[in-house]
Amino acid sequence: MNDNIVNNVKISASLMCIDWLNAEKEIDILFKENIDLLHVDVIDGRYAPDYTMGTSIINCFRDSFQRPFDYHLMVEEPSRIFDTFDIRNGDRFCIHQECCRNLHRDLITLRNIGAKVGVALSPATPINVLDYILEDVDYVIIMTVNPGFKGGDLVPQAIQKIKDLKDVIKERGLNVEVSADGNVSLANIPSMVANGADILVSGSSGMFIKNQKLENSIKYFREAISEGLNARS
Ligand code: S6P
Ligand code: MG
Repeated sequence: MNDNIVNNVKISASLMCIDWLNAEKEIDILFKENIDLLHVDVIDGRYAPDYTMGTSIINCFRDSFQRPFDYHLMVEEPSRIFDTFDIRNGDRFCIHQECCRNLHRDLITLRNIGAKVGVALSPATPINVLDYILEDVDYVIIMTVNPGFKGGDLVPQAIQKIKDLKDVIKERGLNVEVSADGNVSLANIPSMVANGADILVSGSSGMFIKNQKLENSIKYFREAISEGLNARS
């Protein structure tokens, strides 16, 4: 049985953190190990530093990982490039609140293309920017590092932010998932989960670890999730 279904916390493996020299093999392991989602970071070098990958690279993996893609665009005015993506049934597509001049319109466009829609918030952005949009999203990514690079430092107050957002979602009776993205390490997973994270983005801190078998990393990652679930009140 899929452990993630048992745990009810989804794992979204970060494509930018895989071992690119063994990309096909790693993607295959992720699929066989029942990883729920493939997290695809697109960075434009403007909203966030560095550049990652465009669709000509991303689409190479489309048929190797036959589960939903979890697109995360750290891109100014992302609607300029929506139509370059091969969005399939069940895919998730997340844009930053800070990047959109008309967030609501952009979310509707994405929903009409067939994606589950998400909004990402960088560490300094308060959750109340979502007050009048929360019912229109399927999930929110709380950035637990500053967007841009792998291996970033945790912004500790982001853990409280996960909890605060989760409380608002519960109070309003909404069906919105909360995803934690950045420095999702074995040390941080239990508190992220205990505070309400429904999805964890696994990157270089918690899953793609040099000289450690990926299968083992996945096992330890799941054990840390269980620890967090046990700590939920
Ligand atoms: C960062 C990006 C993330 C990273 C991932 C890195 O801007 O949005 O999705 O790929 O979180 O993980 P880690 O464990 O290296 O911080
Ligand atoms: Mg990301």
